Amino acid sequence: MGSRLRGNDRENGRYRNRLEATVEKSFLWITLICLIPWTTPQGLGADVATWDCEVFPSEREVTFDEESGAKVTFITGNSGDDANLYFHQRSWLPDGSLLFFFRQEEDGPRTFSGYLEETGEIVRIQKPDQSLFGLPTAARYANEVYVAHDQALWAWEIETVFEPKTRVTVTEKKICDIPEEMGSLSGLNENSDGTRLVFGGPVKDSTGSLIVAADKETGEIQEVARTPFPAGHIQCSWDNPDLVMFNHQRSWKWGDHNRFGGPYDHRMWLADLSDRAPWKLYPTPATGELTTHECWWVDNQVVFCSGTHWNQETGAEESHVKVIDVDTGVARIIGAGSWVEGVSPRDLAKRNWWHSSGDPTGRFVAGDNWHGDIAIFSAQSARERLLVQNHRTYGGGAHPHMGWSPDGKKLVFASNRRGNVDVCIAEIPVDWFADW
Ligand SMILES: [Ca+2]
Repeated sequence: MGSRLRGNDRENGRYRNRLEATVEKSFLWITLICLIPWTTPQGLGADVATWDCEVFPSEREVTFDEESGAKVTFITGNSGDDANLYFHQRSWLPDGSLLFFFRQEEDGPRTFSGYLEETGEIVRIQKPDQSLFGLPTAARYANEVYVAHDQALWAWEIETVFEPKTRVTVTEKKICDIPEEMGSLSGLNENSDGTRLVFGGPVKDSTGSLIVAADKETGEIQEVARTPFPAGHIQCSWDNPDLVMFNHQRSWKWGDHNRFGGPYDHRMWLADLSDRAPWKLYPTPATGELTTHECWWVDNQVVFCSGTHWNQETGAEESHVKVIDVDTGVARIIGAGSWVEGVSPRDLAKRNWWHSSGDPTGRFVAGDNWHGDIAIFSAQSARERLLVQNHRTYGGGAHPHMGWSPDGKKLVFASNRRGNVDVCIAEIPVDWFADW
């Protein structure tokens, strides 16, 4: 129960950083090169700031999974609880050169950081005086990442050179202000053609949420949806530039289930930029059904975790990885969960799935479970293979929250194996592509 609540807190959590303590002791601090007034052609007043990032030595350690043989690289080796980006956010720059994550520095702040594939070096991306919030996400097409700070959204362009020594430069451009009525940020995503950022948050002094789309060039904001309930997990379709999915956030009593009845009868919603009111995706029957952790996938499909069996007293539950075609409304199981009455929740959780995300090439879908296992399901054969196992202890620790690299060959996930949370990259074994 507790771990679930922690997981949910992370989803909604603000990554506010405690930077003051370490500013004094850092001698290689970020150099603010310039801060010049800048105005878009459309007249949006903004500043462009450019800074060099502090670069830390590589901490990476290459291991291999005991069962699958998959290469697993621990990219952090410190004692703090590091964290990869949430599973439906984009962790890598489009060219794969840098992976974003949050690094818990030793006795210091939690900072928005990057891992350089080329050298293994770790880069503190953010400036020392910044307090980011919401969920950053890398861009789809440009070497940029989108972040929120100071009640505004920003694009950070990343430029890296390795000679004569590694130098990573961030150039910041303001996208838009966050509407005043939005109390906080509960989602940030880029649409499929890279023209807009979609974000949302609770409306102040209400129980509802507002979801909007901002034009990346002009900063102009359009309303996507206004909901009477808290909306979260805001994500843009990978195919339709106007289509957005979000969920109905409920206060968690026992997961995202409807088993206790009440008004929460549906999790996944869709909305677009037309006048159409938000509509339901995969309505949950009134008898209750687990429906959770949805993520867009290729061909206007959504993967999610869902099951119809549970034991309210023990907490045991069934959870398949399902795929739903948004255009036809047809859902199917791609990664089977399991249900046997009387099996302990711990044992049953070994064969059921809690987060799911599909690879950008459409070959595979990944599912994680409460034991820190990650299974890979083939879109072609529905064949299941266990990529990594035991990166979490049932009952506690960070969930893997795996996310895919742009080329669909690697996954980033959180591991608790070393007694604290580290960020890992697992590579799909080459022969799995030949026989998927
Ligand atoms: Ca760590």
